[in-house]
Amino acid sequence: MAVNAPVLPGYRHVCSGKVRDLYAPAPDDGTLLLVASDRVSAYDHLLQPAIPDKGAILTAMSLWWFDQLSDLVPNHVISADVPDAVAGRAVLVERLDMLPVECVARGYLSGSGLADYRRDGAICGVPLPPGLDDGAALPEPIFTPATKAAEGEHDENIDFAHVSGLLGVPLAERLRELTLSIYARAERIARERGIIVADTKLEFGRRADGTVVLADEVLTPDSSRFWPAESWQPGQAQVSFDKQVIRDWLTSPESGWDRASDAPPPRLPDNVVTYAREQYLLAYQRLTGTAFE
Ligand code: Q0N
Repeated sequence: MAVNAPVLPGYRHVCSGKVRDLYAPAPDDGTLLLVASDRVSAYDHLLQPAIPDKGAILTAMSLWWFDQLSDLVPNHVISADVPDAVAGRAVLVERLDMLPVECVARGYLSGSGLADYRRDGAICGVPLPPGLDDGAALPEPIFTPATKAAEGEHDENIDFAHVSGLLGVPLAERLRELTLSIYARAERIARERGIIVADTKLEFGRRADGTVVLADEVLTPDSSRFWPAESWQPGQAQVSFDKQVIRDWLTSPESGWDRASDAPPPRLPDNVVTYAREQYLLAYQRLTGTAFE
């Protein structure tokens, strides 16, 4: 993935994902700096230009969620006191031994869960009743883990037995229990504020003493499906809280882009960028009840 992670004096760049960059202080002191960029992706493509303030909005949202969840699980955040160049969009975190499983909770049918359900009548080995529509609420939220794929690949859904084989039964059970209790808390909070959290992907790590700790960024529109509650309508693809305007423009005749082609998508026009930014701000405000900044 071609990205442009900033040079940060006093840190070395460790790695970058599509939209985030990871740094380690030099010399190493057991912490890491997790930086959220303003980059945005859709249909598996990184888009140009960036969305101003996206990284800061998602960082603030993630910090707010860590606070909402702090009685359920410890988290990796040490401080939001970070270099000026990344102020507001980075957190200093504890370096953990990361567990090699994407811990996904789903309360609604969408994405790879919908595809698996239509093929198998189950997701990750969890059987579901017949007749569920695209976007339907599941009878109860389920744990649908996935293996972390290499950059550019898609994560592969796995069943609970596979997680147990990788990590042992007690740790697999702990991850399932934490993932479902975090989702239940977040889903309730968001629903009270008019946002459906259809699903969410969590990452956990362990401290040297074995404590399981919530890591990465949590419950942002990049790690979760957020749907506006007022337009939820099972039986069709749901409106995405943040990316709908981007997807609609990319697939409209105005963009001139053929999604099925190998061509990179065209540059987003200013009005689409402005609207997308507003959606991130609105999601933050709906959730937290306070204006961003
Ligand atoms: C870690 N990733 C995957 C940045 C984010 N607390 C931690 N300790 C050790 N390692 C990690 C964390 C965290 N969080 C997490 N990689 C390392 C997500 N990356 C992808 C690239 O951008």
